[in-house]
Amino acid sequence: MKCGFCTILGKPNVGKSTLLNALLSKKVSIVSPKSQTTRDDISGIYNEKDLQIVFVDTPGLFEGEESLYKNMYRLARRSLSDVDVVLYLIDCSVTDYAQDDAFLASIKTDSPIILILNKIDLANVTMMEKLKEHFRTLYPNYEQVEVSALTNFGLKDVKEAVKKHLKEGYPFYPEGVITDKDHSFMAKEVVREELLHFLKQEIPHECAILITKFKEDEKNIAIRAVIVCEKETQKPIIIGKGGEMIKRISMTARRNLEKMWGKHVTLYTEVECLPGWRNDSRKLQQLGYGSNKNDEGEDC
Ligand SMILES: Nc1nc2c(ncn2[C@@H]2O[C@H](COP(=O)(O)OP(=O)(O)OP(=O)(O)O)[C@@H](O)[C@H]2O)c(=O)[nH]1
Ligand SMILES: [Mg+2]
Repeated sequence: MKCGFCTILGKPNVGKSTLLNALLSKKVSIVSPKSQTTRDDISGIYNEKDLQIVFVDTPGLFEGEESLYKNMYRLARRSLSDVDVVLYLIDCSVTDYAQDDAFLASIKTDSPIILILNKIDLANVTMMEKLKEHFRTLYPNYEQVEVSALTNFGLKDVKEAVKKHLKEGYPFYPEGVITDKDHSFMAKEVVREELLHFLKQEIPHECAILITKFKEDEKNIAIRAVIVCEKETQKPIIIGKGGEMIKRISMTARRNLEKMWGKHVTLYTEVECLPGWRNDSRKLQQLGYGSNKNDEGEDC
């Protein structure tokens, strides 16, 4: 069978996680209209007869100052090693290509790069022609695939374009496994997705979720999650008047997890302040954002 790894790269908010979920017809990566949603490399495994593609969703390419963002940037870059195909996503609704030009020029890989022109539902014919011509001139050898991940347009073309570059071999994951992440990771991400949903941009970006309890049996899952924020002043906003906001966040996250897992979920959520966590390597490690792989911190 044909098997291989395919990393999904691009600026924040271009639709990488939406594309991963659409390709798998299953939610494995959280999505939000706010930038810098994805903080980890998340593998989603696509299987069909005689084909396995391990798609790797990555944090949006963004060079922020804090260690958290530096780690995220490094993760995205590192996803380029040992990969068979690179999908570089471009948002067709944007008309300034300078950042994409810079990122594309900085990608060092021997693997084929496919340009995924996403959000075509938001672009008109003139915008599309201009964009396609721009990237065709710069990268005449890169295949371009037009996609709308939100409306499931072009997904088959993406899989076909990737498949052409894969080699024969054994599958990397057994059939039935759809992600490399466990349920506790998903719980943390779904709570974070609701923070992004209900609160203004700065607060969720300064928060992490720590899962301190995860107990699962045949029918029930009990979870305790701590929302870790940067500043004491953020606590009352996250909790809300009479606990209204945290109740809303918890309830929506719990419902989404129940839908995802088909089990009864109990979710207990609390808020704690841990100033400076985004710049403290030990705290980042404790919150799941540290780098425990061999990495000298070099840009690749
Ligand atoms: N109209 C339209 N919106 C899309 C499409 N794909 C994604 N979006 C929206 O774009 C926003 C960002 O999507 P994400 O999938 O979170 O983007 P991302 O690239 O993973 O973002 P980061 O994780 O922050 O790097 C969400 O509001 C999506 O619904 C598309 O094809 N068309
Ligand atoms: Mg994402």
